[in-house]
Amino acid sequence: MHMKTHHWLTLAISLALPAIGGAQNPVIRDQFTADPTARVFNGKMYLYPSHDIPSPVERLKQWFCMGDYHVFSSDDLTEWTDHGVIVDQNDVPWVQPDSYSMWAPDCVYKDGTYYFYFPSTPKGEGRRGFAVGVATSQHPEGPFTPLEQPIEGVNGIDPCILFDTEGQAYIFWAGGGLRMARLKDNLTELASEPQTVEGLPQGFKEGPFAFERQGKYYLTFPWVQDKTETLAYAMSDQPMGPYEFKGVIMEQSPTGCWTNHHSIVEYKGQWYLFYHHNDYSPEFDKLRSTRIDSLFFEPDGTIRPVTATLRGVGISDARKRVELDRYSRITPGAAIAFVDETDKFKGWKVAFTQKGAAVAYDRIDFGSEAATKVTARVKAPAGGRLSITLSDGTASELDVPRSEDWTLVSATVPSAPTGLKDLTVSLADGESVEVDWLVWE
Ligand code: FUB
Repeated sequence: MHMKTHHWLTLAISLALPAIGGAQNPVIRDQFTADPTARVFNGKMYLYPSHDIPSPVERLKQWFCMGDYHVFSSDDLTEWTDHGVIVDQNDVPWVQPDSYSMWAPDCVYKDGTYYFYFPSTPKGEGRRGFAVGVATSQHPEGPFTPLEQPIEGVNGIDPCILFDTEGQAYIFWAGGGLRMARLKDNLTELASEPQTVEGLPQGFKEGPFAFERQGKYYLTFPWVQDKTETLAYAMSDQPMGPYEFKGVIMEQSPTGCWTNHHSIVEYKGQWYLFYHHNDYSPEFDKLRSTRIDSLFFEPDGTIRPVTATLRGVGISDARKRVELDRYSRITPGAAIAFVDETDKFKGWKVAFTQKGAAVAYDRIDFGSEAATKVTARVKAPAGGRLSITLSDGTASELDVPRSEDWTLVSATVPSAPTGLKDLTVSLADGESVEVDWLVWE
């Protein structure tokens, strides 16, 4: 079966090739991470998400539940380091203990100090509203020291800090509309009365993210028109507007996650959209996971809509596991499923159920030393055969023995590939073969 004859179901491909590695969505695979704010500090990507957890308290069993923040960093958007907890709800003087409401944060740098902004529930019997506090550090990965009091005048959630081209800082947040104010030089007090961003169409809910590019200001935000949040944006020549609405950046989540929350950042010459879906928790959308896809601007500065992909960004290393289930394209007769429904962090597999079905995975780096062997983790109760084809047209056949359990099978790779290749795996024989991952050596 040739690639050209496939009817591909998903054609969502990221075109940028900036990083060597295997970034796939979701990018953090051992815990839930939501509301991902990405910031570049010292040439490295830092990720400051909220930390969703299954609620230990009855009142939040069906709601958002977050008690602390972790920060992650990466050089290549592929390998992420978890630097651990940087702020815990019970270490913040003004936060109601065990309120589990450490919602979407932001972090910025100024004059030798990193300022971490976070919303939470202030102390006080029966308090329900949110305030926004600041914690500071000399390092982007912390440790951060929380200030005694939240920022006076900011009542709401989802703080985002914008610096204009002169270095003046502004804070945007959600609280009875999309609110904004100038910040004083200390970045911890308001320098102007909060005001509402006017002129946006109805549908704003939360999660504003503002940034500047080539002298234009972009105000991006979750926006509901139908059932769940899309991501939309407006543009202005001034940081405080007036903003002109431009449209949708990302459509509603196909998995029905009600929220989406994002950040947009340039790294090594490529722009990225960080956002979240509920990949590891399809049945409960308050346990979310960070994803990344490439973002592009049109020549007039508007944003080209971004399609959510499983493949994500970056280049996968052939010598590390290539998770085929994070595919670029798939045909009928192949589908993905969790490897273990009782432990979803074990990830996904591809199940081939029809001869000829195929899954394509783009951008694998075979390096400069020829690979001579491919190994796959597979399962096939009645046995089968896989065809492993690279974009240079060469193919290997992998005989899969009868196996009720996962097993490793290997084959020689006659073409000895080097460099960058795309991969297609198809079912050459058999009726049911599952693939967890492939690796070359
Ligand atoms: O994570 C809790 C809330 O859900 C955030 O603050 C919102 O933006 C939404 O993502």
